[in-house]
Amino acid sequence: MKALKLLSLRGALAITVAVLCLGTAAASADEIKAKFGTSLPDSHPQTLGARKFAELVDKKSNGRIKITVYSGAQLGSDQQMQAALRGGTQEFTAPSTATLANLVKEFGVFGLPFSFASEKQADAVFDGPFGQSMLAKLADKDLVGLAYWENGFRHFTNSRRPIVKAEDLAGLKVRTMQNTLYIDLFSGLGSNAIPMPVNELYSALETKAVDAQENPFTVVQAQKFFDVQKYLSTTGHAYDAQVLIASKKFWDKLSAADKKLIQEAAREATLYQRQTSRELNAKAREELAKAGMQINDVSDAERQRMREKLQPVIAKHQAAVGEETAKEFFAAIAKAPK
Ligand code: EAX
Repeated sequence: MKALKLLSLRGALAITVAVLCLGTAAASADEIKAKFGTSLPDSHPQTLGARKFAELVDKKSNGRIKITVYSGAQLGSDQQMQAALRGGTQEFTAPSTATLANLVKEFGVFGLPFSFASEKQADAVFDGPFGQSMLAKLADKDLVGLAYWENGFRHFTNSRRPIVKAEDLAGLKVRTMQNTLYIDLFSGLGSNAIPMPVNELYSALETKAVDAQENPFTVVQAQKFFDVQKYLSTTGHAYDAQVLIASKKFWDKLSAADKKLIQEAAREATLYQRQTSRELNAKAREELAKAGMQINDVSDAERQRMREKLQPVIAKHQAAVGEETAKEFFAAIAKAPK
């Protein structure tokens, strides 16, 4: 009798396992559709990276996972898209670390001014243990951090005057990202900081609602800010990364095999995105000058003066992100090759 029971138990178990395997196979056999929203135009490396990522996922899944890219804030601002990912109504986006800092305060550490000396150093920090440990913090906010892409070193543009010395920033109405560090940074230099999403910025510059903004060359070019900004001064006050993130609600439904292929695609897309960003950035300065911008290099001495003026802001935000996080960040920078 006992043997009979054992046999029927084994039989039931075998059927359950078979159904589960079939179920998984069926799940991974189903077509998956996903939306990837970017806040910048088609020509910007953020969107170029998104399209490469979508192409790689399509190829690695044999056409089963279809990611559609919506550029230029068609799906909303960086913060609205982050909310959509958290709610599970959008699957991917790649915002600056600055706006993510509103969800995970430690991400504010990446915006501490004048921290990085080169893209090479930034790559080492973001791809190393510190950067990867930061991605893990996104899970608590229903987000999955997949990789760091490049936005680049941020420079200052305005319609009033060249920025030659720190004092030249005083009194200017400066658009900042929606992030308290950036607001304090420009207030700390005597400007009037006005936070807003990047997709509202062109019209704010055109109507002179703001005099100035700060972004890498590639954003100035892709957003055609050269039409409404006369002066570009190479402050290089921060290196900005964009984080390729997925909705955790979407991610948790994927099979292990699909997660793996998406992670592989993210890694390959990151190499392409950074290389493309650097190639376009190298050409953008000359193209912006040809488009009529008056470009001046801010001296290292003046950049150092700005950094000194910003010490109270840096101290405030080191405390805000957590002294331990700040310590680990600067230790990672010190170890990274320049
Ligand atoms: O996230 O908002 C900004 O100025 C950012 O540099 C850009 O949109 C990439």
